[in-house]
Amino acid sequence: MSRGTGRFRELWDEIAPIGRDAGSGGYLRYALTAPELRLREWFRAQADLRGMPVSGDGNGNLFAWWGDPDSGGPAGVGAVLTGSHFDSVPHGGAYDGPLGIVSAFLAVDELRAAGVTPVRPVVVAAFVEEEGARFGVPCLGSRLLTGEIDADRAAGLRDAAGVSFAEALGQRPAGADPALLGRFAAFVELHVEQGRALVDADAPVAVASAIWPHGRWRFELRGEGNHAGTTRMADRRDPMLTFAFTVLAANKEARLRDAHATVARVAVEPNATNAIPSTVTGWLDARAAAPETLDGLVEAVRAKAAERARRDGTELTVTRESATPLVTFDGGLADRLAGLLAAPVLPTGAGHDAGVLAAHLPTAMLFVRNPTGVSHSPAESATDADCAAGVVALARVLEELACH
Ligand code: HGY
Ligand code: MN
Ligand code: MN
Repeated sequence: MSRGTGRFRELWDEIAPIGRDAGSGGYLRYALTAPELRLREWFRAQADLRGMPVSGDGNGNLFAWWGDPDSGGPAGVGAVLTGSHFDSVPHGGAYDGPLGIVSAFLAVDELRAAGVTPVRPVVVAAFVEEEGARFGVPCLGSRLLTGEIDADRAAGLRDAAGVSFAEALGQRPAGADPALLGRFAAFVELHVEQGRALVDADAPVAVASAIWPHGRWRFELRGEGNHAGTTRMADRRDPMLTFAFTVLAANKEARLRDAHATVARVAVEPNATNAIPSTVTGWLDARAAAPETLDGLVEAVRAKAAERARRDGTELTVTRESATPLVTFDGGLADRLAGLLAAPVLPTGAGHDAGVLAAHLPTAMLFVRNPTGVSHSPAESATDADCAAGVVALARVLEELACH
């Protein structure tokens, strides 16, 4: 085992057990819940070990600084930001998010061991609620920092137990922080690949070119709750029928457009075996390579659902809960890093905090090979050797950006 692989495994083993479900092997690391709070404490301890002061932004995001936190910004020397998120989807994989944070601390170690002294601060970030698995809006922390979501809307977002984001955070989120954002000259996020392109390319690391436009839409269907045994079929206004048709329509319309549509979350009231539902709420996750394709997909699904609702005598309300436009990463930066690393350049259909920050500062992503290509599942994987290669690549990128 190489020294780098050993160092990776040593640090990785410190967090691997945190939030892991013994039954599924997946992770239950919802934002600001006990497992994620433990990971945030681990983050602070790692920063302390490295003499990196940790600052917050009042939104739940953490920033560990190698260099003077007060430098940077328009008057000073811009800091180079790296990092990712700790939170997971339910029973998610080990690497989605935490790999970017562990790799960032190890990249700092690599640079220090090589005697590198950056002229810009290097900052390791842990963004809160990237998955939106608890409060429903993905990249909540980076959207707050950049002002892409209103702080009052964020404060009022509630989890399944009715706890608001503000209550979980312990304060009303501070919202946009242009002064802090202005201290950063660039952001580089390392992330496990959520696909198999690097397996096919036989390469351990890639640079990202773009993120597909994508979003989440809530389909609320209201009908008439009634008795399953005494209500004639002809007399029913059953929202479950409209919902089932909508799911099949989403599948068909996505296939027709070579796009991606998923309905994986549903809430039924009263959710009883012997009661026709009064309401069924489903969430559509839709993504496509081009904005107009995505718009066409969502409109087609909405129209099909509305047509079926008329037949079923149900009422449909569609609400967009979040949207991320097409993200094209800074082409000059991507090409520069791909040349530096001799790495392939890949688009992705997965959203990231880098996708939010890309609209505000030069931003790049590095992907680390995932042999299964599976993500948002316990089957997500990465080898220690490839993760160590990712650390070396990130260290080279940080040196390239922070030493000039
Ligand atoms: O959903 C996504 O694309 C990301 O993993 N949050
Ligand atoms: Mn994810
Ligand atoms: Mn992620």
